[in-house]
Amino acid sequence: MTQSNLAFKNVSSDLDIQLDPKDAKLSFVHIVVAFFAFLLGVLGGLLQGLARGGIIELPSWLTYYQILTAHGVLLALVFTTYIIFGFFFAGMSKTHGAFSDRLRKSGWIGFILTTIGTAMAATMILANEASVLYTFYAPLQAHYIFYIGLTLFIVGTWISGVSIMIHYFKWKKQHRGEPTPLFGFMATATIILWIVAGLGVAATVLGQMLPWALGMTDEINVLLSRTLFWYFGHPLVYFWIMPAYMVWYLVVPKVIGGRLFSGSLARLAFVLFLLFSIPVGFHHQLMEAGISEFWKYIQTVLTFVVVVPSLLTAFSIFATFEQTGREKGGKGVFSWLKKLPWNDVRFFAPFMGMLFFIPAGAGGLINASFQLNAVIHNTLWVVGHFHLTVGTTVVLTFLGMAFWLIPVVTGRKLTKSMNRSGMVTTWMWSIGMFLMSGAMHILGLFGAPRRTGYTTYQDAPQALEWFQGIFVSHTTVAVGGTILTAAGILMFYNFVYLAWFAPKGHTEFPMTPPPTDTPHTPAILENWKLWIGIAVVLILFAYTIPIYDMINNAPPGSPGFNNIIK
Ligand code: HAS
Ligand code: CU
Repeated sequence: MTQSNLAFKNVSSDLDIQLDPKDAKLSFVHIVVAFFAFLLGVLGGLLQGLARGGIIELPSWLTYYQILTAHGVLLALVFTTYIIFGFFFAGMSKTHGAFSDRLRKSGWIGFILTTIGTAMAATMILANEASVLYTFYAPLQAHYIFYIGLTLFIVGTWISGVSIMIHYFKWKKQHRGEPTPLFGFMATATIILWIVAGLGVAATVLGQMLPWALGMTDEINVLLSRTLFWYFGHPLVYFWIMPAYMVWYLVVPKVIGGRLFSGSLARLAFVLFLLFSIPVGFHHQLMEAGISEFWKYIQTVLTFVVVVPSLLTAFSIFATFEQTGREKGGKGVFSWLKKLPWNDVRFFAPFMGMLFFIPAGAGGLINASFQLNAVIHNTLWVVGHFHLTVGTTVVLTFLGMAFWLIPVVTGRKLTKSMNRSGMVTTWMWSIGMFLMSGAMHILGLFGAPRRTGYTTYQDAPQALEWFQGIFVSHTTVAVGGTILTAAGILMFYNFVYLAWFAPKGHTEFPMTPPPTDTPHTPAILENWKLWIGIAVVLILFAYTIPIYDMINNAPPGSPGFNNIIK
């Protein structure tokens, strides 16, 4: 045995710990909420696609913007957050040992608070008192209960997040001098990002929106609230993608029978995400007046820096694939690809997510380029972009994960027929999204706006064209959306089967063994104080002067608009 293999054996011994049943239960309740939100969100998407394309007319008691808000909130915020925490609780228990009773209890408290918050916000959306879309931009104003719900949601996730972090740091303390398990390292980076980013949304919700919705203030500084929102909103998209990357780095290598290419590179990517995901929110506000071009420029440069860790990820994962394919006897430039397990949904679903992320990421670079942003901003292109990124890359990765995570936490078997059903779901999701997102991108280039219900703009010729193309019209969007809904319903069936009906038995929790370079991981990568310190400096640099300006030279405030969209 070589030296590095010996060292690797020492580090890996902790991986044999079984998942504690109490931790499995905490993970499971998160997954259950996630999939109910998923089903409702997907059904909302269908109605919206059909209504927007002029194919159906909504009844008078249901508005387009109400459904749009429910769809965005349920899928982008609720589904993602719950499945991420379900994954984190299970993965931490697997890689760092069972949670202590105290920490598990605080995990439950976090879950309950988050769920109360979700229920409050959802009730207000259903009552048409919060049709403010998932970005809840001022001056659209929601009922104050919606904002209280949002606050509880965020605070609940912080409590859960801190429980996970304490579990990680306890391990670190007990194993001084050893590199921490990659799972905990990556989960901790994601949670720190989430907490620091959440400060922005907490500031605008508690400091601006709640007093305004309660009538304590008449007007709101819209520019400031949007800026605080995007201070949170961009890291939010990394809060979604980082756990998906964790599946790619830690789960997929094991599923394909290989090993992660490099642990140090993976850690470096996550540190870079922590440093550069936050001071970049202005790339969502490039077309906005009131922010000087200098600060937009600075944040655009930082945006291009935060692309680097995604490129490192692309390299790492591709290298893992090639290494594994060749170890299994694959030859030639690309024929090793044949050695990958194409019929295994645990690999295939995340793989399709990766494939979609190539054009999705390229679209992101286009968005971040100032002049090109002027072409696509506020058009359907952006909606196409985020249905590829979060709606395909992240969702397909999480759906693929569900096929092993659910049976692991319920003590059941991933059966062959479920695997087949998962393959069908993945294909349907991919085809539906290809049609829908493709059409959205092109419609956006033709000028079709986002955030609008069905309209032909008084039969303006340009607007009528958006309804006429065979592959690029609102009809294509609706057709893609219908296929997606069918995929979503099938996925819900998969979830119900795996959660309650699959035969009892053992399912593997696929976790890659520590990469061979683990003993040589540079210690500095574990220096959290340093990284948090640099992240704070970058945030202060990118935001202090613009925010100071927004407050001191505030634009006229705006009253709330809360009934124009009813
Ligand atoms: Fe974005 C708007 C820029 C990534 C989500 N984005 C949005 C919105 C959402 C969103 C939700 O600069 C809309 C918000 C709203 O409602 O207004 N985005 C970027 C950039 C990136 C990016 C530069 N976005 C994401 C991710 C998201 C997401 C990730 C969710 C998960 N985005 C923007 C901008 C806007 C925007 C502007 C505002 C637009 C406007 O005007 O409103 C980058 O991080 C992307 C980097 C990624 C890559 C791809 C790397 C490829 C990989 C796959 C490897 C494949 C393998 C398989 C290994 C460069 C990692 C290979 C195997 C084979 C066999 C081939
Ligand atoms: Cu962004």
